[in-house]
Amino acid sequence: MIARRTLGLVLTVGLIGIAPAEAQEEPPPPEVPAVVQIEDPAGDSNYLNSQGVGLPFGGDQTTPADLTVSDILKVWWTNDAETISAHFQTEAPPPSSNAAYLFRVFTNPGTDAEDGCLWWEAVVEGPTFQGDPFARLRDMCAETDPVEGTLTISTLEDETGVITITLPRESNAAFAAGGTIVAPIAEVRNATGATGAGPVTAPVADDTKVGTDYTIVDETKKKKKKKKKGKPKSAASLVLLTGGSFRVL
Ligand SMILES: [Ca+2]
Ligand SMILES: [Ca+2]
Repeated sequence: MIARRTLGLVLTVGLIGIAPAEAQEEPPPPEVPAVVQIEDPAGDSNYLNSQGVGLPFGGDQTTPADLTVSDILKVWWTNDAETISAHFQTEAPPPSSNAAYLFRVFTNPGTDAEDGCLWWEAVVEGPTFQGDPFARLRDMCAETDPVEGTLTISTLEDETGVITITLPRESNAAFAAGGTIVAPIAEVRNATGATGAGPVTAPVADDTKVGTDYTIVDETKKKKKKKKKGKPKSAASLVLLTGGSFRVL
């Protein structure tokens, strides 16, 4: 019996020793950089804008009553060697109890100069959309299939939200080294329906003016500093080490 107990103890210790690896920690929320590509007023998510069809409301009109999840504050891009991300900061993070929303930013005017060739899109969950949230890139000039992206939703310390669309750099020629994300314009629309049938994306809750360009930056490998050879210690150090000797070598 003793031997069995001992074996049991060993096995228990052994099992503890090979416990599964800890669950992966959530990545830290994105930091809002000092310089962003688009800045938009808070308090103007009220549908008073052109609705994407030139209605004469101008946009960016703040009103006492407005929505928060669909209120764009800032839009910016980041990239690393493998991916590029578009970030939308909003007054509050999704989901909203009112509706699901489409977050979209048009960039890179080309042959589709009015709206931009690249449509970065994310549909977040909400009571008006019966489908899974998704993120994607549509190249309206190349007319290729949409590229599936990764959707991330974060809450910052100030309770604002960040919706992030991340795409592989290899998914579009514009994302190559030295490439530029040009003339971004963002909007948030109500999203209604289901995955298979849409969703229908109207009306426009908030939109922005044209922002500034983002140039993709690739970090170059840092050069290792060569150690300086043979430099003698300073006289002061030498004095200290030799316990007060004034002899200078
Ligand atoms: Ca606006
Ligand atoms: Ca806004």
